Amino acid sequence: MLELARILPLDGSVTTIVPSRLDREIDDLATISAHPAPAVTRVLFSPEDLAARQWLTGLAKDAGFHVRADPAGNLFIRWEGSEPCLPSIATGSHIDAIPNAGKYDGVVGVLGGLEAMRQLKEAGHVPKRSIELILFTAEEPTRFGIGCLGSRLMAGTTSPDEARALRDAEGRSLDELREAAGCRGDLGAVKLSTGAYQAFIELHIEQGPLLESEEIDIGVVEKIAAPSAFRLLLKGSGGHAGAVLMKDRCDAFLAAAEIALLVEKAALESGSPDTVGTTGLVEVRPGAINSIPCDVKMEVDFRDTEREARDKALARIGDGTHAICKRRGIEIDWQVINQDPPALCDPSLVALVESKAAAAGLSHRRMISRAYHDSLFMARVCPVTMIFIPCFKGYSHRPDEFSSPEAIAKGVAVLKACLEELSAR
Ligand code: HGY
Ligand code: MN
Ligand code: MN
Repeated sequence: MLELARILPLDGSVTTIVPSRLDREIDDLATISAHPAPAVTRVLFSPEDLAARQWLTGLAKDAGFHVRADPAGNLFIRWEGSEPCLPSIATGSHIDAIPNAGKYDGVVGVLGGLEAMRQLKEAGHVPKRSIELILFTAEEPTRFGIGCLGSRLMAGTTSPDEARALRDAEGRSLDELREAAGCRGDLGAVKLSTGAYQAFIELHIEQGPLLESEEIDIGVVEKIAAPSAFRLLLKGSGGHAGAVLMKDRCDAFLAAAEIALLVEKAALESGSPDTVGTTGLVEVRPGAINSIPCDVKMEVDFRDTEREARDKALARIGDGTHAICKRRGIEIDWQVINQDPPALCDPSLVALVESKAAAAGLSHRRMISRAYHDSLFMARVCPVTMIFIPCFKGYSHRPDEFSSPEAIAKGVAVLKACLEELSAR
């Protein structure tokens, strides 16, 4: 029984909008979560992630598409074209979600991509080039501390050995978790050759306020910002909170606090308005109120659209961090998690998205993606661009993340038109 969404306009008349197939599927997927609605939590290879993958596989097979997984758990939902030897056209995104996230980040690109393929099939389109919808493994860094693990392995920017060395918070390895998830085969087989795809277009919510504030339907991404992340392990001397005088302390948390403020200062004073720095994770040991923090693990996310501005600010943080730790008598282990260049999108794909948006009578503008996406790494395999749609106040990575059915439908329509044209060439 379809639950009918009722919108009561100001004049009191009742307008009943029947949720689309896609709206319902977005709502259904959101229920597969480790946390209750409206939050969504779906960490790589968690029971929720495996259940969501199985659910999606069922949808894809019901639509008559073929589904396969690579050894890293990237899923490929394939619509075979009449000339299957030609490089395919690809779209896709992710369905893993950080703790306490929303239900649209990544999901719009996966379910919206499936919807675009189904609509083309139902309209009788016969693709010359095959079309593949890719569900990327671990776009979010939650499980192993690094984002885009699946697309990094596909692009070869992370080697199988580097991936095998990763451990989650419980000390489990990628091999252990992927095998438990039924992903067989050597990780070396994940890497794609350059040109494996003719093009890759990712549909995604903007995760920023620009499109909504300018009342623009479609964002066409020209560049994806340069993300970096590092982990600091700080070791002090600990001790009794009552017995050790302040002058005798080496408090690891206070060093971390100074460093976190330095991260903020370096971002604010970088000279670039696009530099952003976040200390998103801090663990304090032993974690007792009457024990001076002895060991701190902190993880910092630091980005800019320009690599040079980012790296200059990072160097300032590095120098300052070592000075803080020297002054406070703290041992430090600085571990780079990732330090990636930005990606430029393909101008001909950017122009194609613009032309399809215009043909659909939709307003559109070129823009930069401040969030990273699997497109950042697919850009090393083939030409890419992204289609952004507005989201409520730019909110993302929070339960009140929202994009309207109308906005999503516009994004799907543009993606569908692009897939139709590209798969016919
Ligand atoms: O953090 C990011 O930019 C992405 O949403 N995972
Ligand atoms: Mn995200
Ligand atoms: Mn995302």
